Amino acid sequence: MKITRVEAIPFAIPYVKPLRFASGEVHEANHVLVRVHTDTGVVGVAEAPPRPFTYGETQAGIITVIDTIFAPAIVGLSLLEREVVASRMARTVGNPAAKSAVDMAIWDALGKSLGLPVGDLLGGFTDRMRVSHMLGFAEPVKMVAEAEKMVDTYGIRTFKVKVGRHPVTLDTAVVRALRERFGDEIELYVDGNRGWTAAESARAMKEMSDLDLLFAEELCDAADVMGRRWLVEQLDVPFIADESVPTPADVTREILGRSATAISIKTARTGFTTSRRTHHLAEGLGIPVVMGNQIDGQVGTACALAFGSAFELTSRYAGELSNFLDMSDDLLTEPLQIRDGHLHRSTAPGIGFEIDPDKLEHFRTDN
Ligand code: MUC
Ligand code: MG
Repeated sequence: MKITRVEAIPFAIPYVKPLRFASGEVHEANHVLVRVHTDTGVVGVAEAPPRPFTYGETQAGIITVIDTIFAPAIVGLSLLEREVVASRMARTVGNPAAKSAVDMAIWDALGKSLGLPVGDLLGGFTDRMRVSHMLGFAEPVKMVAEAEKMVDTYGIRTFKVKVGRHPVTLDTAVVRALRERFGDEIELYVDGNRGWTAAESARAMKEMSDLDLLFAEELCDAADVMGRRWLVEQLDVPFIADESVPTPADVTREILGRSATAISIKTARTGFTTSRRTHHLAEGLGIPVVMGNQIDGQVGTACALAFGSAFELTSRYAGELSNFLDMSDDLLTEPLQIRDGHLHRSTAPGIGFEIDPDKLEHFRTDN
């Protein structure tokens, strides 16, 4: 079970419907497929979605750091030495998606080597998760129509509405339109991706105080330390820290500093090994957790599902597991299927998906 080679393969899959939010927009999945080869012939797979405007990583940067720093540092280690891998990769500052994909590919290889699903190895709490769908910026009628399609086609009943535009009424009108259309049939929460100031966030939350929101997420920048504490203090819903908590230390700082009262765990940025630490920390702090989405493809979504379904705390709320629906295609032999608002994790060994070699050949951009 020794690591013999690590491959980082760029691929590009266009979106049918681009996702727009306060800190950017995504038209094409320019991700990196990571394959960890072992001496027994088992190959572990995961994907890294670069988010330059959130964490500073690019597709080319992810490939370079894996090829030139991580691969030489971990080739020769056993699949059981995941803490050694983590400590060697921790020598670089940042690179969260690159580190996470290497880590999850190693877990995939370990599961395949043992003949066990990674979801069971991680915790095995449940075999499914409720799905929350993200509604990107558009006209209110289009956002309501998209929600209708998600309810009718997939049975999804939890929606995260992207907010953070100016004036704030552009967004509050959408949330109101959704609540009026669906009543208490759906759960609603909002994510500002740091688009508003603390004062704008407070005003928007006041305007939406009758709309029964589940959470508010990253409405303003955590760098506005006092402003954000002032905001969080006056809210009557949990405030989720997302891009402000890429590491467990950030979670501790944000929660103890009262700049957030809940967190998003994204396997795309903390893999399985660090997500486990973040989960345990959140449990100890007694805060809600939502499984987030770094605009993952189906490979990344399968990873988030494996982790989220492994613990009670991470499967309590609907997980953001549906962004792949906006992509024109993907790499799996058997596409993920959302049914009755749920995704069920695979019982196959490893994370539980197979890459279609023809699709990879078609979408990879290095040949
Ligand atoms: C989210 O929850 O913020 C947008 C950028 C990113 O990294 O994740 C998304 C969704
Ligand atoms: Mg977010």
